[in-house]
Amino acid sequence: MRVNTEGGIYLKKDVFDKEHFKEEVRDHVKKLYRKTMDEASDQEIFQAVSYAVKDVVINQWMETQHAMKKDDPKVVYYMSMEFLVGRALGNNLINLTCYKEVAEALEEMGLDINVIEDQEPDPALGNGGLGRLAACFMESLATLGYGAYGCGIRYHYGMFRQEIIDGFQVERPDDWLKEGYPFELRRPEYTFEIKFGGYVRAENMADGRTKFVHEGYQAVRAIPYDMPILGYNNHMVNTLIIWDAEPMERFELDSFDKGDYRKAVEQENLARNLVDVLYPNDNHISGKELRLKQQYFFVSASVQRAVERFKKTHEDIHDLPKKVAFQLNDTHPTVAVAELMRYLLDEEGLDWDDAWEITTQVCAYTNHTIMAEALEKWPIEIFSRLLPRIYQIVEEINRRFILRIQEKFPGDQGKINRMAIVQDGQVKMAHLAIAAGHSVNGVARLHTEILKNQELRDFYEMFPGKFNNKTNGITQRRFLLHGNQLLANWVTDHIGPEWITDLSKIEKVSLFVDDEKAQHEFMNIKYQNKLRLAKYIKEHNGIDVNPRSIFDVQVKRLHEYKRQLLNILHIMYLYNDLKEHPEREFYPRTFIFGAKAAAGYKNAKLTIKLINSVAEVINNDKSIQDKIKVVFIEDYRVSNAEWIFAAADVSEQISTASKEASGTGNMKFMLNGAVTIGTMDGANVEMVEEVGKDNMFIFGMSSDEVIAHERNRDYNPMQIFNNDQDIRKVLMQLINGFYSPNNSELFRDLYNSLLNTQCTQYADTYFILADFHSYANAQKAIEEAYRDEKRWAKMSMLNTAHSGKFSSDRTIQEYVDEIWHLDKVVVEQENL
Ligand code: NBG
Repeated sequence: MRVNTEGGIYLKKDVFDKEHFKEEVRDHVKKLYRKTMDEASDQEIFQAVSYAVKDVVINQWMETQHAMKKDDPKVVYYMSMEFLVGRALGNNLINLTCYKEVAEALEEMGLDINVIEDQEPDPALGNGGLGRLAACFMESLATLGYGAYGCGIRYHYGMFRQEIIDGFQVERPDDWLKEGYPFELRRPEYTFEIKFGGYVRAENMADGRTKFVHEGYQAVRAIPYDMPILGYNNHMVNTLIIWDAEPMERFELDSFDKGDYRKAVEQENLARNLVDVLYPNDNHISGKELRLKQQYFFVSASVQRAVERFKKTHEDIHDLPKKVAFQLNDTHPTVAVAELMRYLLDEEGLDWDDAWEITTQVCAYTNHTIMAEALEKWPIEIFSRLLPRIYQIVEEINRRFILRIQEKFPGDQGKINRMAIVQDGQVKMAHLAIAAGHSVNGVARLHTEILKNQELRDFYEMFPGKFNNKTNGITQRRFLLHGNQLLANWVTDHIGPEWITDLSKIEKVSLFVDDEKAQHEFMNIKYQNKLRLAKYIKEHNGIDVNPRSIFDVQVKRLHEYKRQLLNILHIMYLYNDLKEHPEREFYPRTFIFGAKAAAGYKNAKLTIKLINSVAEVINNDKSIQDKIKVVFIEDYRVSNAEWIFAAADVSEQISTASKEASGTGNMKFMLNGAVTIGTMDGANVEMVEEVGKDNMFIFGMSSDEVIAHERNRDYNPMQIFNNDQDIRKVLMQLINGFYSPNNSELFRDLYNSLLNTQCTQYADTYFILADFHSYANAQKAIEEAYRDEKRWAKMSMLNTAHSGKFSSDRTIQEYVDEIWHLDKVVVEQENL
């Protein structure tokens, strides 16, 4: 093996040694599989290439560790139940700045890098936006040079793989670890014991203090696997720690339980089930006991690892907030607050006030939703039975918190009822997170305002200084540099490469928006990307789509508030119109959907079936001459998302105003030059501000209007139905078998969700009918704009040019400056 001198085996002073890389790939194929290149399968070659890349990564990882030891910077632990990291190989090559070189090397070996990348499973350790945001944040932290640990769970089965059978979603297990995953490292030396159940015994100590002893519990071992998170071109490699569960060894059982066979088996089962699956709910909480166990499991392990890492090099535990920040990604890891208190009280022997002071300085909380069904509450019965000591601590936090409320708002019992942490037989996790964190942030300006003025108003009145906004962002390295290489190269050719690490620089693209040659090139790249997607659709769906048609795309989780139903009802309306007026001019459109629905979410799953049923009818109707095509892309996930964003002309961001906290797909489309049709919701509001209302198609009610209707209960969809024959016709088609000839009742529940005549004020909770015409008009305006090629090219380019704000680099810098106060790390290339 050639000895590397500067920072990596193939990257000598950042110059890639192609021949040596090829040698390494061959060598890994041989060592791993006892095969030659000719004998190896694509999967085996993927593994070998990944191990060759990992060799380089490991060196930089060690360099980073050295730098961290030397500089002792403050670091953040980003605690999240979900990290939707997506495939690592391509992204690692991009961030090592040797993607092209590796592609060439592989080509010289007769291999196609796309085929090799395609062998990697998408580690889908997340549901949707919340998990993907965590992954983008990790990448930005490394790129900006901040020390960070992601803390999560090594689910053995990630987000289910979606198959569409007869138009219905079928969930298949995602066995992503089955071939072995090259980009992880098992670290058994950092194992911790996690305890569940049992009881707490109070012991009086000689010094008058009380010691709390936890007994009769079940325990599992938490074993960390480290995944490298590479910064872009800076030799920084941070760590995503995902915890796996294993049973205790028999001899490790409490002496009291030795020989207790039943207990041993129970503990084994506990470990086996604990990290089996990711709950497939987005913006919805299942409230299952196992979920609380998962939360405490990874949080307890992460808190222990963080504190012990700190203690290795620091004497005084009071200095913890100077070196460590915990960010709680939604309420899911909020039990960290009580776990840190437990550690400080029971293991470090601190008194309550000191422990509380440290805990509040360390912890900060991000809220990601106002959807009521996503706000976590645990029945006291479950919580106290599972986590007896933690529950005692939560009760004490609650007792003291209520005293503070009384102090601040004397005599206001309503406030106490609304704000208490333990109330109505439940433990309210958001209240705990706000009471204990020094910072509470929303994820887009509108969302933060709604939190302050509506959802969390009482808390805002009590702690105005804690509330702040951090508008979400995305990493341009994955969603442009990797996902859309044609456009990335074009941008770099025109304005230089600075945008890769400073997206605000992409503004300079606006210098070219009136240049016809540039317009032509820009739109031709879009066309190439549409061809690539059309080919994917042909291969996966068997549908021919016209790459010259408008690609109108809605990809995201399926949820009623996101209103895929509005989109498909509008397509049904267009189809009716086209049938009635065949002479009317109509610019061909391809409507593309991609979405997973939570396995137990009936209306969401029915909407998928409706989309596929409508597709079936329209795509096969020769009379409309392919003017409309409807495509549902199976198993929407990070890897195919990159291609979809690159190919979109129109981005559908049509949630009921006030419901989408931010959205991040909206930003990925914008970066790739798609034009948005959207409501004034989430981050759309800030996107309009950046790109101007002439370059976005805004429609529908405002969040204030929606909130007013909700409050006054004065919205009556039946009235719209009665007075509008277009809408009536479309809705009747849901129940007259037009799209379901074998079962006219199939879509009854969707019809009812819009028009339940028994109790009008509860129908159409998401204001679909109210926004219908305004949406249809915006769609018409899009068609007109698209016909004017120059106008559209300019709009598209302006969207890319004004997406600079929406980089996760910007978001992370704000978290660093205003919440975490981290120090930068500079990784020097060392001789390892
Ligand atoms: C989601 C919101 C999105 C937001 C992401 C990331 C949850 C609970 N919330 O609007 O619905 O973009 O979080 O902040 O999944």
